[in-house]
Amino acid sequence: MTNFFDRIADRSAKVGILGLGYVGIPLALSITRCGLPVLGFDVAQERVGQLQAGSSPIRHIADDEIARIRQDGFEATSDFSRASECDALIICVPTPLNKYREPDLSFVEATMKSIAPHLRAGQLLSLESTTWPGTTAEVLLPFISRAGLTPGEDFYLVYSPEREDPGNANYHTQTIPKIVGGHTADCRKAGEALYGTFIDTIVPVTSTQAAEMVKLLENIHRSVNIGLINEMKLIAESMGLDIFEIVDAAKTKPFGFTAYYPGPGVGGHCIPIDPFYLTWKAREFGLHTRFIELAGEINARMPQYVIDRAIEALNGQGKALRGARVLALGIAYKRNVDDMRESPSVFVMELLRDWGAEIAYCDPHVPVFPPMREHDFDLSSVELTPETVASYDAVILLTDHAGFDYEMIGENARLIIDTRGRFPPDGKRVWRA
Ligand code: SAJ
Repeated sequence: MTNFFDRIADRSAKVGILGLGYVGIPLALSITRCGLPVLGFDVAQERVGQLQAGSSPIRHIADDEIARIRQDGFEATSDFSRASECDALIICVPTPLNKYREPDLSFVEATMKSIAPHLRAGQLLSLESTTWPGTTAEVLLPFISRAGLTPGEDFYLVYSPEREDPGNANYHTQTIPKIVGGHTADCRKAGEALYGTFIDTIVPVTSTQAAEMVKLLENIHRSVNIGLINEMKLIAESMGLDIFEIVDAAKTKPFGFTAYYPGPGVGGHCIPIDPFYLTWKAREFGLHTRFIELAGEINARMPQYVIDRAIEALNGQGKALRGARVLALGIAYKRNVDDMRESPSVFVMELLRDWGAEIAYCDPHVPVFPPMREHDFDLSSVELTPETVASYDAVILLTDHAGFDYEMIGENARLIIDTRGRFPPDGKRVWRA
């Protein structure tokens, strides 16, 4: 099957990208840029239409970047039968949790069902979605086998975890090292050839399962360390210590310490979700991931801790949370992004509403509270002026966007509940949470 390598080398190989979101679109940009023709697939007709019209469906990628790759031959379609046109197919669809907090591979399986009739000899298929170790071999391979194809003989099967970090100013697709694991050694070599055309550093590992595990380790590492620092925050607060001072001092140690900071909880499409992909699979081996689950529990409890501190702080001013006018600052899941997925700020807002507070929010990245599957607020971002800040009984800093005027807020707010260590605590007007 040398023709795959030849077609990669002479840039005649067509690359199909299945799932045109925050992972698929940057891939399309990078692969087109290195001269390989790209055909993007998505089930969302509106998204396909936007891309075909040369506009970007995701905020951190500008329209003119899409217009440029359209001129360079990028095409978007929802006709999955065209998968047969592609020499390589890369799956970048969501892998969320279901309502029982178990892995939901329905998007991956639906994609495989759509392309299976159109797979052919000589193709490479790579899964990038974060998932449990074994997914490529146990979920994807049966579709390929049923199509009469055998990875390592007439087909290449690869797992290569996405490492996109939307909005990261320091790293982008080309400069983020890429893990590649193959169902066989030849599969891995084909994956290295494909990804090596547009990514500077390829990191081969011995199997698809190893590659799947690498990604989970990366994000479980974060979840567990955030859980640790959130627990350390509770201990430090009880002792009257400023956890942010403690972390900043600890990180002066030039080795053996990585700084993580406490917050109101853990949001995003990765960190709250990925650990439970391993938890679920580990049970099959009779193992309980207690440490991982405990970190998740600590992180999930942080919104309630914020409420407890808000009640204490308002009480200190002779006020109840019920009926208090409260302004939430920052509702995206992390600073300087507009993404709301699993945002802990929303959980805090819901608890505030449950306690009878009057809620408003300000987030320069989220002008209007977006429709969300499980959350509903009919709110728009309020303008931050000295008058508006002073009009609230409490201001709660939840996501510390760079765009906030912290000096003005510090001068005008009647009460600040600070979950991000931006204001020096005094236990009267400024409380840490
Ligand atoms: N958070 C804390 N304290 C911290 C770090 C994060 O409370 O010290 C919170 C954030 O506020 C946010 C959540 O955790 O609510 C997740 O933050 P994150 O910095 O981990 O950002 P994510 O969710 O965008 O994670 C992604 C991951 N990238 C991929 O999976 C490809 C992760 O591996 C990256 O390390 C991370 O981006 C990053 O470094 O930006």
